[in-house]
Amino acid sequence: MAEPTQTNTTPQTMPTTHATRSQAIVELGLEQYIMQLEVDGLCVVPPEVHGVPLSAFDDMVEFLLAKSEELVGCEFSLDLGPHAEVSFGTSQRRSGLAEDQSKITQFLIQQLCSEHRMFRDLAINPVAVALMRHMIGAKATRFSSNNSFVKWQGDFGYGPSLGLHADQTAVPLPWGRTALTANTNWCLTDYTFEGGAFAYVPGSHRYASRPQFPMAVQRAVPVEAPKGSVIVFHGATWHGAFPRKIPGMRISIANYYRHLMVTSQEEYRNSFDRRLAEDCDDPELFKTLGGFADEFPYAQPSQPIPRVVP
Ligand SMILES: O=C(O)CCC(=O)C(=O)O
Ligand SMILES: [Fe+2]
Repeated sequence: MAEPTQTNTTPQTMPTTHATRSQAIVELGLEQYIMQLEVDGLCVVPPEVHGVPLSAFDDMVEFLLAKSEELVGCEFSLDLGPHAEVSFGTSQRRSGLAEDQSKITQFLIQQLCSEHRMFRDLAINPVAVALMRHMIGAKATRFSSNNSFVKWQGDFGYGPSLGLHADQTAVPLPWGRTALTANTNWCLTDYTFEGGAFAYVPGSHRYASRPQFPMAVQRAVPVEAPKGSVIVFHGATWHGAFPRKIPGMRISIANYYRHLMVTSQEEYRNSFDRRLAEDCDDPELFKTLGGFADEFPYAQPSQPIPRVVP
């Protein structure tokens, strides 16, 4: 592996395996964020560091409100949420959400990278990708899914558990320190406690286990952050969300990444339109993270077979 170029700026406490991944971290000035990820399992990166202009978030909100209207069938606005009563009208179980469908005040808009270039550019934002690669591994990081969480007022939210979970839950224990998945939640609206902020347990990634209750709820704190911030967290970090108790909407984009040995939530390799992959800020990076040229899984024999020499 390559030697770090600026060893003198690498904190003494960083393990060698991570120090070898730090060139992008150093170049982008992200040392304080990787220290926070190390300690808390989460950090919040502001717009002046990730470089996405606030106007881009306005465009995303506009797009997602229009998409919500198209999907749900009524107008949505940031001040009011849906302008009509809405219902899921299905008994399909949705993990982490209320059994009583009438208490659910959120849904996901999925497969965002197929929807618009601005979402593809967000998924390959250099700061987000550097932090993901720091936790998961520079060569092993892939996309897992790109979803918008669309929420409005509702006292229940995820219920008394706050929906606390670790994203890499499906991977068997024991977990090591390398993240098997890691996540970015881009705040498209302000995150406040009353407004349904992200909830997490600081340092919980170091338990390297799924949440333990009721301890997890007792230790959960809100991540309050202004619109335009990106919340970055390790796949072992216990997190969920507080209910939104005030009128209006909370909109986020969860760009979720995985180690290449972990199954993807969204299917990219066989389904993703390659012309769209070419239409973004860095097509090579998008194709790498999409795993388009990965060796596995193969769909036909991939290894050479010896033949009898005539
Ligand atoms: O904001 C939320 O409701 C939770 C987000 C979450 O669990 C995730 O992005 O993995
Ligand atoms: Fe999650």
